[in-house]
This record gives sequence, C-alpha cells and structure tokens, in this order.
Amino acid sequence: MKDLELSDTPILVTKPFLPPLHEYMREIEKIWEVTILSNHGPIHNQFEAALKSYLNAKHLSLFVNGHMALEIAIKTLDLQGEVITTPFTFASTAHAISNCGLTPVFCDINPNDYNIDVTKIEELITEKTSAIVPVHVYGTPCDVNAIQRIAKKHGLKVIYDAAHAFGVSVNGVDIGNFGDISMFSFHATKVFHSIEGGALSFNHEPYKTVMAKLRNFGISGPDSIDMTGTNAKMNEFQAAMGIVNLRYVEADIERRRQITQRYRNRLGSIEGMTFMRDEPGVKSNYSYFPLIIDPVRFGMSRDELHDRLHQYNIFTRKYFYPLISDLDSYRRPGDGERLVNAKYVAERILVLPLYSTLSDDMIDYICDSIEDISYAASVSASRNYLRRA
Ligand code: T4K
Repeated sequence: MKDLELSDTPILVTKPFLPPLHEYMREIEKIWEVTILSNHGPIHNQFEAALKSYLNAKHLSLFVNGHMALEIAIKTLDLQGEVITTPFTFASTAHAISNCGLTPVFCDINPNDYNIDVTKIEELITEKTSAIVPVHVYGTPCDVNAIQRIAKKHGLKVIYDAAHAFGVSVNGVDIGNFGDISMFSFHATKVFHSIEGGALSFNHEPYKTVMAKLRNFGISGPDSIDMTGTNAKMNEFQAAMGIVNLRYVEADIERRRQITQRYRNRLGSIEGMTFMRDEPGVKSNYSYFPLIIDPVRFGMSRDELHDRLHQYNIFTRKYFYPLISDLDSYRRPGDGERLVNAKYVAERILVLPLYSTLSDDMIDYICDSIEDISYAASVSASRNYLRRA
C-alpha cells in the first residue's frame, strides 16, 4: 500500500480531445468568407467526403448528432412493429426505436463481450419483427456474421448502433460496412468528435436521397416537400471541428491503446476485477475501459468502489446502468428473468477514465487508488472473518 497524495483536480471518465486552436480557427475563417453556416455547406461536404474515405464507407451522410442519425436510419428503412435490440446500451438506442413508433424487444447479452447474444435473437422473432438493432458496445464488434445469417433467414433489416466503434474493423473490413445501415456518434465524449455529430454509412445508394430529405424537413427542392421530416443537419462549425480532429484521430487511438495496456498491466492481478482483452482480427479504437467488479472476491460492490473513488477525486461511470429494460417506460413482464447476463453485467460494470491526454502519472494514481481501496477491503474482510471464527 502506498501513501497517496490526493489529486486536487477531478479526473473525469473522459475529456474531449481539442485540436490546436489555430487549426480550428483557420477552418472556421472560411465560414466568414462564404457566410454559409449550415444547410449542407462546403465544409459539411468536405467533411462528409473525408469521413467516407476514412471509414471506407460505400455511402455516408452526416447528421447533427448520433441519436437523430439513428432515428433517421429507422425511418429510411420504413421499419414497423417490433425491433430486437440490447438493453445494455445508452438510452439513445431504445429511445430512437420508441420515438419512431416501434417497440424495442430486448435480447440478453453475451457475458464475454457485452454485445447482443446472437443465440437468443431467433426466439424473440415474431411476425411483427422488422429489424435487429445491435450495438457494438464499447466499440467491440458484435458477431456480425451470425446477425447477418439470422437477418437473411427471417427477412429482417439490420441497423448497427456503432456510436462507440469509430475506426474499428473486423478481419480488415471497416465496421460501417455491416448490416443495412450503421450509425456513428461524434459527440464530444467520443474517440472522434465534431462537438456533436453523427453519421450513417450504408451500401444502398438510394438511401442517401431519402436521408437528405428526412434530415431537412422532407424538403426535396425549393418548391417541394416530399415527406415529413425533421431538422438533423450538421452545421459548418461542427464539420470544421471534425475535419481538424480527423488529422489527430490515429494518434489519439494509439495513445488510448497505450493507456489501455497500462491499465491492463497494473490491474491484472487484482482479485475480483476483470476486463476485456483484444479480440483476434479486431482493430480496436480503445474507446472505454470497463471493469467487472465481483463484490465477493473484490471485497466490495461496484457501487461502493465507485463512491470510494470519488474520495480520491476519480469519477468513474456505470456505463450502462440502469439497464434500459428496467426503465419504467420499457419494463415488460418476464424481461427481468430473461435478461440475466445483462442484469449481471449492469450491476457490476464500472468504466475507468480513458482519454488521450490522461498521463501515465494519472493512470498510476488511479491504479494506486484502486489498489489502496482493494487492500482496505481485504483487511476489513479478514477482520470480519476472524471476528466470526
Ligand atoms: N448510442 C449509443 C450506444 C451511445 O453511447 C450514444 C451516446 C448514442 C447512441 C447517441 O449519440 P449522440 O446523440 O450523443 O451523438 C455521454 C454522451 O453525451 C453520449 O454521447 C454517449 N453516448 C454516452 C455514452 O456518454 P453522459 O450522459 O454520460 O454525458 P456527461 O455529460 O455526463 O459527460 C460524460 C463525462 O464527460 C463527464 O465526466 C463530463 C465529461 N465531459 C462531457 C462533455 C460533454 C467533458 O469533460 N466535456 C464535455 O464537453 O453521455
């Protein structure tokens, strides 16, 4: 156990990457020259082309944020009825389904990678099912081949929520190429961001026109409005941030890899704490560092560890707790008994701080603090044992 000097600055779960200010200023100066601030301006179009190339997407469209992009993906495919998805995700996934008038049907997750359990999807398919919306949680790819087989067999569409999976690939194939549509989020807290922002990637070219109308009030020309739509356009300031950040994303991911490695080296021997390893064939983006806390072996619950770390000025997050299927608006009889792995993981998961400007000293401080807490927990457990004996 070390004598730890408490950090006087709070260490948050994430910190947005900010590029050199002068580079951003140089990009936005162009806005003053052309006075187009939004509505598919030149910077928007330049960013769209750059991203399409970076993500090796066949087609790509930009949106104001990932959530609106997901709703527009659902509307583009004109989905009806029920959609099978995961309860272990950010609320956006289920809300997008629900906001589009559809019913999310929650499938349990695989306890190894926390993604939808492909062996449990088929039993949830009914005549009302129109699609599967899996999430590549923490950027770890779902079993895309199995999902494709199931979708083909039952005539279902697949929309991937790839909010966490920017830059990820599986066996050399970029993640946005799977399913009918994939959604990426460029929120400030993500590996890659455009302040707020999102994109859809897809292989079927005609979707592009539909998406363009849906994100701009259904407008198809100066005198025509073809359909109902919304306002989900990315503005030029967002696009400019995206263009500049794209220059730095590789270096950012490399630093995240080093941080992840340091965490793994430091925390690997702590009893009752487990974390994911690299998967063969997967190029990861190291977006999050989730831990599973076994309360018995670690000596305290996830919630206690989370609260104790606050005392060290370390602010971890319980991504993703509560389970979406436990929210009042989604709770259905029987889900509690069925979604056992999701419940297990949601009650034990804790996400540690991870962002590219996290220094080695800060990582060591976080790990030392966890060791401190773990040591205190084991001393208290043995005292209790002796008292009982
Ligand atoms: N699907 C999935 C699976 C998602 O995870 C998300 C978003 C979406 C869909 C929807 O995509 P978007 O519509 O958001 O593009 C954060 C993000 O706001 C959210 O984008 C993200 N998922 C989710 C996992 O995390 P909160 O509620 O945790 O955010 P907040 O404000 O508590 O921030 C987290 C930490 O980051 C805090 O410690 C403060 C720090 N922070 C945050 C911001 C915004 C900063 O230091 N600076 C900042 O500017 O949702």
